[in-house]
Amino acid sequence: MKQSLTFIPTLREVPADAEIKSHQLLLRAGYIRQNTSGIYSYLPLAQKVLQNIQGIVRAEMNNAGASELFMPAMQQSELWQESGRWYSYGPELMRLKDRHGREFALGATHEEVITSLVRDEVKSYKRLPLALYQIQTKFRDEKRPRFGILRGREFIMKDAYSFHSSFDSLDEMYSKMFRAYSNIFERCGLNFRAVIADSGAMGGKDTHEFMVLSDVGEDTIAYSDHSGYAANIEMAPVTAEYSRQEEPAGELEKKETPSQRTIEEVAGFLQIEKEKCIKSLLFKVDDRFVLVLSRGDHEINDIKVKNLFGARIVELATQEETKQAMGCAAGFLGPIGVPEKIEIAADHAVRSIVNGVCGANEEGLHFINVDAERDIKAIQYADLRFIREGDPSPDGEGTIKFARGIEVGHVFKLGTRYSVDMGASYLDENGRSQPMIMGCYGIGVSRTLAAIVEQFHDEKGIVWPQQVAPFDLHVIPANMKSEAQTALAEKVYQELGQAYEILFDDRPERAGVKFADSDLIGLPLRITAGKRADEDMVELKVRKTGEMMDVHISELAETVRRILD
Ligand code: 9G3
Repeated sequence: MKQSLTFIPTLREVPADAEIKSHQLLLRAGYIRQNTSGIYSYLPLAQKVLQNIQGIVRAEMNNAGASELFMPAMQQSELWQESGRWYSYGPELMRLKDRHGREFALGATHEEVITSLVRDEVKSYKRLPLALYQIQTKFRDEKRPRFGILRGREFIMKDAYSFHSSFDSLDEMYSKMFRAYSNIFERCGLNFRAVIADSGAMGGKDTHEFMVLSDVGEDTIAYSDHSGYAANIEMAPVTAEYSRQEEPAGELEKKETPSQRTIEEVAGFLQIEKEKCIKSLLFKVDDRFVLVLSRGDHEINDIKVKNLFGARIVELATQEETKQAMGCAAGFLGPIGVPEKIEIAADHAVRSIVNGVCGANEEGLHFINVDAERDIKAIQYADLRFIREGDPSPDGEGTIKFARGIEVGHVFKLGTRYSVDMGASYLDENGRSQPMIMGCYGIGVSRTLAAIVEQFHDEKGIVWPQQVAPFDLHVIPANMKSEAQTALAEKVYQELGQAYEILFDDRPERAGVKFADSDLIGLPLRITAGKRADEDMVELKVRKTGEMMDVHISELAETVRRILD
């Protein structure tokens, strides 16, 4: 491709509102342009990378036995009403009306559509298992789109769905997809981890997220320093044991703690360590209030609270709700003397507290000498805290460390969550009607492109892994006015053009500009026809290592093959 013909608007300066490297570089190197918040155009170079990533995804999906189809982005609201998600999703689900006033969702995902498609066509167990996938633009009206195409409101997803007549069959497909995902991210050159995740609103039990390790990742991964264990911090179980503090339990007593609200303030004021404080937060769990306790130095994990109660909504009560339900403001809440209707749940660590401190449910007052076993009634203990670095790894091997990750894939065992609601059933071998058992498997294709740039760049620009690079070679005549250089460059272009994808920089720009753009765009190999063109010598530059070498054109094909293959 001649560069003067294509569309690669490189920028010198770093766009102000681009905070992370991938966002900055994709803008500067002319790969993307923002249309409006969270909505981007993929320019020719990005389109080529997307095609390459999708090629890898398709190869692995097909190899896993899935068939590619293409579903509509406009989804009639009736389908989402059948699954109930028309009501459970808020402003994130883009909705629109057609000319007849009928309501539609813009596809944020396709469980409803695929389930309605399969239920109408598949009636017998003989037609299962069935695995289908598509690669399509998804619409999710994110509250805070940011980081360029890492978190956009329109993005490209590969979403696959599988249908089974047994959980064994689902497990088999899940393993196939798990391996396919590992292959995909390996072939993209990424450093990733498959982490145990929380299935969230999707229901079902097993689920894994594929995380690309990166400091700009929004997710925190808890991983063992001694084994392959890795989990999203949201659901990483805490297996730490706590022993009851060996000391004589003092008499429960109220203490004046004027305007001492936070754990730090109370611990400082009463000269007591945080491990002896009981943090009490009032949560709204679906339609009821629950007082949740943790040790003062731990953080309550709201996902674990949600899973404990099997709730759909878990959020902190507002100040007014707290005052109304507990009779005092947050900061003085405690598990002693709690109104009947309010349930109490505590993390295991609270149980071993002796001579501890908690709010007295009265403004300006705290209890001291709290003995959890003795003083806290009607309480259920569970694993409700976030795991911390240094905690024992749940698999019993080593201790936990944290890393940040970008979620690029997510696989779920859905079970019958959609097939029951939407009547997707089949007749089993005994002629009995059974709900289909489903799995679903997503990859953020456009997010993967950005994640690759996050992992593969240097101070000069992008450094594409060869498997996904938009072109294999960048051929550059240093000076377009030199007959020798342009002729030699053309010769390289013709000769290597059969075996490789070549971007030929035929722009009438200074050599320095061309080289800077070449480093920015990030193709794996640069071939320059420069000063030694009249000796039929070209200069090779390996983008990844910066290695330079002069090569005679007669050895060029062999040298390129050796470097690239
Ligand atoms: C929505 C909106 C946002 C959403 C969803 C639905 C996330 C939603 C979860 C999934 C599950 C799997 C198939 C491919 C793999 C992931 N955000 N999820 O369902 F309406 Cl606005 O998408 N779907």
